[in-house]
Amino acid sequence: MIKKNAVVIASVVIASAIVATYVLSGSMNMGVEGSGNSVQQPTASIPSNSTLVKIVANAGSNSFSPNPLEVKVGETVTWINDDSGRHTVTSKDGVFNSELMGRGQSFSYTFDKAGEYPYSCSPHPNMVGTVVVTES
Ligand SMILES: [Cu+2]
Repeated sequence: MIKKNAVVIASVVIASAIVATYVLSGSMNMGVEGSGNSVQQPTASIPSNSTLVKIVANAGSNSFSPNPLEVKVGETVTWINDDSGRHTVTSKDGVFNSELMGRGQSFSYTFDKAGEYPYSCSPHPNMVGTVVVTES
C-alpha cells in the first residue's frame, strides 16, 4: 500500500513539473516575441508547394525578397518575416491582408486570377512589393 501511494505521488510530481516547464517556456517565448497581453500562436505550417517571399527589412522596394515575384494562376505565395520588426503584407486593392507578423511568422495567399498585385506593409507604407500572376 505504501509503495503504491509513493508511485502515485511521484507521478503527480512529474506531471506538475512537465506542466510548469510548459508554462514557463510559453511565457519566455512571449517575452521574446514582445506580443503584449495576447498570446499569438505561430501561423499554421507553410504549404509545401508555395513560393516563399522573405520580409527582410524596412527598406522600400528592397523590403521583400524576391520582389517583384512572378507566379502562375493557382499558385500559393507564402511571406515569412525574417526581420526584427513586425510587418504585414497588405494588398493595395484589398485582395489579401495579413495580421502583424513577428519574426518567423508567415502568411499565405493563393492567387486564382491573373494580374498585378501591388502590396505594402500597413505600419510602414514605404515597404512595397508586387506579385505578378500570369495565366498557367
Ligand atoms: Cu512593416
